[in-house]
Amino acid sequence: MGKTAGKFGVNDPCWCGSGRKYKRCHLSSDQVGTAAIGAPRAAQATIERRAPIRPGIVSPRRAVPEGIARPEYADTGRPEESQEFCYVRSREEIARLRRACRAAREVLELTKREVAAGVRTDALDAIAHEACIARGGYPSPLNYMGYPKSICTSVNEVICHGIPDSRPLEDGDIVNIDVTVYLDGMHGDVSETVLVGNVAPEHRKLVDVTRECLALGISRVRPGAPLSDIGGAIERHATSFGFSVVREFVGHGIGERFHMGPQVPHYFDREITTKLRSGMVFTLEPMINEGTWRHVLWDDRWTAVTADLGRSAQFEHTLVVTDDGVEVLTLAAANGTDAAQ
Ligand code: EYF
Ligand code: CO
Repeated sequence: MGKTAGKFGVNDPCWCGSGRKYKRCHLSSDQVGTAAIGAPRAAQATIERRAPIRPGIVSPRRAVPEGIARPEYADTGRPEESQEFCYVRSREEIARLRRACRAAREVLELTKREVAAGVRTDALDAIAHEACIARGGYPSPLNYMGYPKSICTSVNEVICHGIPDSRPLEDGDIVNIDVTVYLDGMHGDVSETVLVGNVAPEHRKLVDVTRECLALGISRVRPGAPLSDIGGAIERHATSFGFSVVREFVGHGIGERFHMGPQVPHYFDREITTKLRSGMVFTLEPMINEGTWRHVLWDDRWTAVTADLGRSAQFEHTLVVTDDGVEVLTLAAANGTDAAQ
């Protein structure tokens, strides 16, 4: 059950102390079905505020059968450091990455289908875990630096690394499902933000713009292009809608290791002089916020939430720079749904 926000004019400073106008900050996340932007002021007087996401109960760690090849951290929780930077991949390595990425996409598609109000994020984790194993893969997040689950499920104001738990999804939520699969000695990483039932138009806009941000970032990928062009394109699009770009978490190289060089910011960073080269493989995974880009970590030390509790959305692909542009390795099948089109 939500709380009552009290009286706020849309042009008044937001109750959260962000310094932004209420309409640019928490109005949309406060609205549950009734008052809308443009409604008479009186109708906006009392608005039900959706309760912030709280940690639920995390179920015991799921087992991975012995026959499944495991990444180096599966037992210890400690990934090996990767010194590689701008690593250019061989055709054979790209073929293995393609298989890991295809499996990750299939697992995401199966898991997405189960999203509905009342479904616990732990149930999504169970589905993804089994789907991963069924393809001969290891769910990469499991025990990566001690992470307790097989996927990340990040609801509403959770930016990333939300731990699947006992909280049932609610009508109007948005949830990012982030799947990484280790298969054929390579990791493939993909995520999408999914709407749960009837989502307010303002939040749908955030999700649409975030999907567009990923597509625009991908459109900048070609050999010789400055890596910083990617973040520049993403940041311009997000901020043109009044949204902000998360700075703490960035795209990254991926392959034998879950995280490798290069780092790929989703904002423009003039200090980055790297040029893209054919054969480089990395993720793009912009996290776009309604309000502030700043985050706060929960006590679990994984879950990153927006500092102002505004909503956050994310889409992610793994891609390889080709001789004439880019190949998106985690693209859905032609007849499926996908972020990049
Ligand atoms: C504050 C981790 C989490 N890192 C990345 C480790 O799929 C992923 N990105 O697209 C992804 C998923 C997980 C992950 C799950 C655990 N981690 C490291 C450092 C901080 C942190 O959370
Ligand atoms: Co991911």
